[in-house]
Amino acid sequence: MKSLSSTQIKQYQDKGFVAPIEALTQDEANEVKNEIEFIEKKWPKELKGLGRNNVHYISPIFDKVVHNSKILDAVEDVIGTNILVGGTTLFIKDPDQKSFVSFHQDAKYIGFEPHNWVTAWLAITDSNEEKFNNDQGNLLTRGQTIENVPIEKTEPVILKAGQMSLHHPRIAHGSGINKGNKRRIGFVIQSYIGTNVEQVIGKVYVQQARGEDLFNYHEHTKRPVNTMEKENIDIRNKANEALSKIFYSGLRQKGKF
Ligand SMILES: O=C(O)CCC(=O)C(=O)O
Repeated sequence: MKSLSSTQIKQYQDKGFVAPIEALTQDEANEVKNEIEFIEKKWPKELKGLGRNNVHYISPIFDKVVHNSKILDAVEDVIGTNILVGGTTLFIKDPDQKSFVSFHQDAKYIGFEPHNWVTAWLAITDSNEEKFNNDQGNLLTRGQTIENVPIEKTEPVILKAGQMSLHHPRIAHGSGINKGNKRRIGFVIQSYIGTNVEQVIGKVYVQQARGEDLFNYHEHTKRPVNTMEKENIDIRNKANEALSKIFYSGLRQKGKF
């Protein structure tokens, strides 16, 4: 194993997630937070709606995170040496918003097969225990909700800024409204996929994170050098349009993401 202990591997195998894993330093997490605030201030529409996806294509700070060797060592322990970045999503909950994420399984709507992939949820700010609640503010695209999950059998994942969890495609998970007074920011690599993984619903753009891609199922993209360069925005837009088709496949009406 490159990074995870046998206890952590067992936790992943038994429970479908492993946390906390030390990924970024406090300074590195702050650098990401500052980059979010910089983009929000300079280009207020960019990180809204569909734009919260695939920000690693338009920002070298996010790009550095998805290629971070500590993160990749842990991912390699779960899915093997040949790793692609299949996409990223920002899950931001401001204290005055009613956003939440209903219980769901990623595998149900993401379209990556076989399930040799893992999602890395990276805390950019501290993420504390919250109450679950049913409301209009679901951050998921199409309300892909598992009903009647027994809350008493769920486990909270509490992360400090810079820590991450890894979760399996079939684990049921969700999160409640932010009842604290600070912004809660999760940057989610959704997901790291083995090179043997196909996209069975639509198209996905990828970056090589580690190893070799002998399958060549997906279109590989370049990495950004500066924030918000035109060429990279075009790649991000193409990737997000393709993602939107996957999320809303089979539905007549689109939601807000
Ligand atoms: O950030 C959240 O609250 C949920 C994220 C999520 O559903 C995921 O990472 O798959």
